[in-house]
Amino acid sequence: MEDEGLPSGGLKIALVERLTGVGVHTLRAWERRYGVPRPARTVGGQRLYTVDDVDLVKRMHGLAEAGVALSRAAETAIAELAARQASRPADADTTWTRTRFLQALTRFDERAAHDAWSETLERRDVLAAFEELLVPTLVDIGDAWHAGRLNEAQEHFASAFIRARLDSLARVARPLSGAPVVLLACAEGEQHELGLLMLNVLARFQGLATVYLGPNLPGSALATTAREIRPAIVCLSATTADSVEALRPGLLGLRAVLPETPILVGGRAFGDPVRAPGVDGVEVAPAPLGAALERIAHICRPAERARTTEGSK
Ligand code: B12
Repeated sequence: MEDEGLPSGGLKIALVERLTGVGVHTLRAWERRYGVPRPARTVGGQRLYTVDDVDLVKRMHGLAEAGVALSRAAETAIAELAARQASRPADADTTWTRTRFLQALTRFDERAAHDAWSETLERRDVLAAFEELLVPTLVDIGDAWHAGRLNEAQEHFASAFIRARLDSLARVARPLSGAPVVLLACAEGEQHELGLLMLNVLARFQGLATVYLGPNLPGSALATTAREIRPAIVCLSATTADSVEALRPGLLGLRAVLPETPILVGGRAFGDPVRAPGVDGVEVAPAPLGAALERIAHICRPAERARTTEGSK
C-alpha cells in the first residue's frame, strides 16, 4: 500500500513538491546541504513533512529566485520560521493540525479534515481557528492550484469543505432580535467569498445581525437591498482589480440611497498595496480580520445603543 509505515498526517515528498514547486531532487539536496527542511522520518525511513517545512521551502525558494545565495537564503528562512514558532501560543499544536488538514483536503478525505477542524475549534477561538487553520490552508492549496501543481478538483473540494463549515458556524450564532444589521456582499463579478463569510461568522459571534448576500452581487441589487433593510454598516469584498472597478458604480448607487451609512471595503484587492476605492466616505478595512471586526463593532455600537433606548421608551 502507498502509505504503509507512515504515521497519519505527515506530507509526503511528492505533495511537498507540488505545494512548493521545488523538485524532489532539490528538496533532498537542500536538506543534505543546508538542513532545509529537516523532515521527520518514518520507521521505514520515508520523509514526513509538516506545513512548517512547506513554509520554509517556499521562503527559501522565493529568496533564491530573488538572487540570494542559497546558504544565506537557508539561514534567513530558518531564522524567520523560528521567530514565527516562538510567537505562537505554547498550547496550540497548530503545525500538526494544519498539516493533517492540508493533507486531508488534498486527498478528498472529509472525515480527517473534519477531525482537524473540530480539534482546532476545541482549542482555539473562532478568529484564531480562521487565521491559524483556514486562511493558510487556502493559501497553500490555492497558490499550488494557480501554478498548475494541484488540480482544480482539490481546490474546489477544499473551498466547498470550508464554505460548509463557515455556513454551519453562522447558523449556530443566531443574532439577537433588534441587533444592528451588517450587510455583507461581494462586488459584481467577484467569486471569492470565503474571507467575507469569515467576517459574517465573526460579526454574528459579536452579537450583531447580518444579512449575507454572497458572491457576484450587481450594484443595483446592493442599493435596493440596502434601502430596504437600512443596515448599520455595509461591508463589501473584492479580491481582484477588476472587481474593484466593478464595485465603483455600486458604491455610488449605495451612497445615493444611504448617504450617511458607513461603508467598509476589504479583501485582497485593497490590501498590498492599499488601494483607495475612489468613492468619498468609503473606508478601507484594516487587513487583519480581528482589527476589521473591532472597527465594525465600534461603528455598530452607537446604532445598538439607539435601538436599545428606542425599545425602552
Ligand atoms: C478559493 C479561490 C478561488 C475559488 C473561490 C471559491 C469561493 N467560494 O470563494 C474560485 C475557484 C471561484 C476562484 C476563482 C478565481 N480565482 Co481564485 N483563489 C482562491 C484562493 C485559493 C483562496 C481565496 C481565499 O478564499 N482565501 C482565503 C481568504 C480567507 O482570504 P482573502 O479572500 O484574502 O480574505 C481575507 C481578507 O482579505 C479579509 N476580507 C476579505 N473580504 C473582506 C471584506 C471586508 C469588508 C473585510 C473587513 C475583510 C475582508 O478576510 C480574509 C481573512 O484575512 C486564492 C489563493 C490565495 N493565495 O488566497 C486564489 C486567488 C484569490 N484567485 C485568483 C484568481 C486569479 C482567480 C481567477 C481569476 C482564476 C481564473 N483564471 O479563473 C478566478 C476569478 C473568479 C472571480 N471572477 O472572482 C488569484 C487573485 C490574484 C489577483 N489579486 O488578481 C489568487 C490570489 C490566486 C493566485 N495566487 O494567483 N478562486
